[in-house]
Order: sequence, then C-alpha cells, then structure tokens
Amino acid sequence: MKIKSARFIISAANRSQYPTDSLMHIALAGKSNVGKSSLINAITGRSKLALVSSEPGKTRLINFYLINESFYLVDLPGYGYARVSKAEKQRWGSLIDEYLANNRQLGLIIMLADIRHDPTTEDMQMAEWVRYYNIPVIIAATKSDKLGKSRVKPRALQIRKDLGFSDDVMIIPCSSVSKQGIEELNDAIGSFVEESSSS
Ligand SMILES: Nc1nc2c(ncn2[C@@H]2O[C@H](COP(=O)(O)OP(=O)(O)OP(=O)(O)O)[C@@H](O)[C@H]2O)c(=O)[nH]1
Ligand SMILES: [Mg+2]
Repeated sequence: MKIKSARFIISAANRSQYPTDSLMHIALAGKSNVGKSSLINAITGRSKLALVSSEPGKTRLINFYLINESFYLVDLPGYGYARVSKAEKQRWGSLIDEYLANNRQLGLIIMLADIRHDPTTEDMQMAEWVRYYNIPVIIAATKSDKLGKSRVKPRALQIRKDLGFSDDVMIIPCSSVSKQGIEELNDAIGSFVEESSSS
C-alpha cells in the first residue's frame, strides 16, 4: 500500500469525539512502551506523525490518523503501565471497552507484543476482548531488532500460542528500527482495506 497522505485528526477521550464519518478503523493495541506510536510512524513512513516516547504511558487518549483519505489508523492508549493509579487503570479499561464495544467501523486490530517478553495478564485480557468481539486480528511481534535472527520466528510463534490465537491468525515479527516486517504489515493492512471496500 502506497501512503499518499497521513494526518493526525483527533485525540478522543470518549465516543462523542470519534470522527463522525463511516471510514474503517484499524486499531493498534498493546502494552505501554511496546512501540505502537513508532509502528504507526514506520507503517506510514512519516517519522513525526505519532508521538514516540521512552517514557511509558505517553499516549493516554485514542488518537486517530487518517490514511490516504480512506481509513483510520487508531492508536489506542497503552496498558500495563505500573506507575499509574488504580483509577487511571480503570479509566483505561473503560476507554478501550467503550471503543471496542459495538464499533461497526472497527475492521481490524493490530495487537502488539514485545517479541522478548511473555504476554502479561493485560495482554491476555486484550486477546480475550478481541475474541469476544470477534474482531479480525493481526499480531505484530515488536522490537525484533532486539533478538538474534534465529530466535525471532520461534519467539513469534510462541507469543501467538500464549495469547491463545490459532495458526490462522497472522503474526508478523517487526521492528521500527531495522524495518523488519514493516512492508509486510503495510501490505497486510492495504489488502485488508481493499478487500473490505470491495465487499
Ligand atoms: N529497539 C527498538 N525500540 C523501539 C521499537 N519501537 C519502539 N521502540 C522504542 O520504544 C519506546 C516506546 O515507543 P512508543 O512507540 O512510544 O511506544 P507506545 O506503545 O506508543 O507507548 P505508549 O504511548 O506509552 O503506550 C521508545 O523509546 C521507542 O524508541 C523497535 O522496533 N525497536
Ligand atoms: Mg504511544
């Protein structure tokens, strides 16, 4: 998929602030610091589109980016950030749940998991939500540049299994640093958008 345009639209705190058109949403979900914002920049080839930070918990609202005037990449707030209050964690839960529930525009979830780490309880909850709401999913195993080449594939397969997804769920090892898997992910999104708009 060639990225012809990519622009930030809005940071939404609740449903009333989502864009009001009927374009498809492709949402990125995953732990805080897993690399969601970096991946949005890598996929779009716009290094400053989404705000990247080494300080976890940077993205706390739902950020919408309009791509090629035809669909949204949606950066969901990261979870599992230890230094936030219980109230903040609950706020996160309701923000995400409100986003996922009854969202007819949500066509695909890209679930990110750090290739080095085992899924956490919150990753498992996210995976359960995805299955419960029956949303098509692609897993992105991020930061593959941090592992030796021979460990990348086996780790990716293990993560998919641990998250409880079957073999027909696509998993793509990727890195916003080395750019491994970025083109594959970009193409997977492109095909998905194309198929959905022609059906
Ligand atoms: N080595 C490596 N570092 C990465 C990669 N992707 C992101 N990072 C680093 O990880 C940190 C967090 O990246 P972000 O993209 O801000 O992560 P996020 O998931 O958006 O985080 P929140 O907004 O807090 O939920 C930054 O320091 C990035 O530079 C990657 O593929 N490889
Ligand atoms: Mg972010």
